[in-house]
Amino acid sequence: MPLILEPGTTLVAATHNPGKAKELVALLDGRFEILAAGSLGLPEPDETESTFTGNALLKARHAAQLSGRIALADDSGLSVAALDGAPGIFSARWAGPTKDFAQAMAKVEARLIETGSDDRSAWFTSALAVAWPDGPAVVVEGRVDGRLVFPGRGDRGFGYDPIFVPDGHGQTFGEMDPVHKDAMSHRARAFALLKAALF
Ligand code: ITT
Repeated sequence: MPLILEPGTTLVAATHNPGKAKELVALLDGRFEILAAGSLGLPEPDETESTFTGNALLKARHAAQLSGRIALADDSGLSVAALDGAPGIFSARWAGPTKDFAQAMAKVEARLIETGSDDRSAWFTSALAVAWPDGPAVVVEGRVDGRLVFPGRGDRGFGYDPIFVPDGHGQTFGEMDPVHKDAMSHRARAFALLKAALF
């Protein structure tokens, strides 16, 4: 049987990151009823996989099994070319237990300076997974390329948005109108693939 998401279906958004949750709701565009994992009291699983897609599937399956509902999860991060793709899947962990992204961005800058490289190219990746409580799941991945700027600029968005300028643009994701970020971001690109696969 093909996996299809009918409009009006209730989906559990398996994220505990409010910035991400807001973007997922904007992308879902009123098509589905969304329940936040936090409001259901679902615990955060340990992200033990070594890829974005592996961790997205792990989070979606965990939420689907615990809630008995279809779950949507995102695993994402910033990869820096001169740092061999770091922080990558460790993007949230670079912010430490207090989720201090000023500290995480300072760490990226310090590591870049240590390399001596003037290559500031970087990319964001988003893997989106949808899992059904009875087992099946679908995962897709989107990416947006750009370059890093220091100091960061803008207080919109979340995470590493202030230091990331997407290719072809002058504003950072932190300065950009969220509508524009949602039209070009890694999450939007993954979402377009998901839509083609499931809607
Ligand atoms: P959940 O697992 O509960 O969804 P998380 O914040 O732990 O929340 P991840 O493990 O996927 O999520 O970590 C991804 C980190 O990468 C996230 O905390 C952000 O700081 C960063 N990130 C991902 N997408 C981003 C975006 O669009 N803009 C800025 N930073 C982003």
